[in-house]
Amino acid sequence: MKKAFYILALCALASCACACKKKVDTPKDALMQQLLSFAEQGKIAYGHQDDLPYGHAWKVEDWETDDLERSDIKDVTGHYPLVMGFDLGDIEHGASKNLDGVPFGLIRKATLKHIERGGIVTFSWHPDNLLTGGDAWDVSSNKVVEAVLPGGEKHTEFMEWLRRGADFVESLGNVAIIFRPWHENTGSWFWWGAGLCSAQQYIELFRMTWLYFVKERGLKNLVWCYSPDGGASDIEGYMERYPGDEFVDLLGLDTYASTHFSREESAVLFMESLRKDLASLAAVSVEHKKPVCLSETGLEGIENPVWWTQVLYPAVKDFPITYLLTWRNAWDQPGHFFGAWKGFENEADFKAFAELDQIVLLDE
Ligand code: BMA
Repeated sequence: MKKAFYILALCALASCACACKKKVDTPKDALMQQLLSFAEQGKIAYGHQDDLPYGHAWKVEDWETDDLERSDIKDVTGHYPLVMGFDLGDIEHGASKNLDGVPFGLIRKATLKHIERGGIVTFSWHPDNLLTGGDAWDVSSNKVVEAVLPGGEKHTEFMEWLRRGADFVESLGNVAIIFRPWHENTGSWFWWGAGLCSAQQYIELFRMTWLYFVKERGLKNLVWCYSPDGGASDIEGYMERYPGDEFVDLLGLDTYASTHFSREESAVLFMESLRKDLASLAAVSVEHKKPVCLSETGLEGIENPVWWTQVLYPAVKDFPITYLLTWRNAWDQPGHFFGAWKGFENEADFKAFAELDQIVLLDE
């Protein structure tokens, strides 16, 4: 019964892919087409956050002269990830580096280089808290979203923040990017989280951002991704804050494996909950005719030698998820990594995962 359902989901997306094949005029059309064809073929592209600017225990020193050839994933497999993620946090201040110290010039160069090599790029954004002066994780006030919406005391200033984000996107030229602002909104750890604003306010925030970028600034090459955190098996929670079909192109989900349990428990919990979530999302995908992605995932520190082939892969393999993206390998925090790197004990397992027929890396 279940299996038949997944197949149905794949077929529905496949027919959508065929219908959409007629119109591939813009970089956005081409990117949507590529995502839909992954769903159609049951392929899953592999993605990694901040793959070119740095990796485990190394970073690009002089980005203006560097050819950006190094990648932890390439070191292990010989291939770049097909998808790369970068974060715009601090662009709202007009800063020269993002919240993790990566120069925006480097992000621009890495984005364009990766797209030129045939890859896909996705942007997240952790903007600071405009009302309190804290960071994105400052949840001390539940008035922030209200304050930045039209009529709110910080609205005008906030539109300047959006302007700086849009300026950066515009500076990239005519390339398509997957953009997933206001992510993990069904949790309550960011100022735009579920416990900090009403569903209506969240939806307004998302739509206001969309309207500004797309209608006011004419930035038509963004693929808009709605990416709540796991727990989508409670599909009402996922849909309660859904901005609407007009404002969303891609249905995302952020779900991490827990490091608070034993290796075995963590694996079982992760697989069970992710499979449940992806089954729910497959239903939403059919109903709303939108492809799905696992916009963020991973196990911090990967203390499991068979994590890729025995935990992550079995959890995702039956679902048309287009791509999955594991978070960053911080160059300056030895234990904060989610992707493979050369010399780490589960390197061989990642290589085996990357070589599976269903998994796609960049084939230059
Ligand atoms: C988090 C961590 C932080 C980082 C943030 C934005 O999950 O990796 O160290 O600042 O993402 O990249």
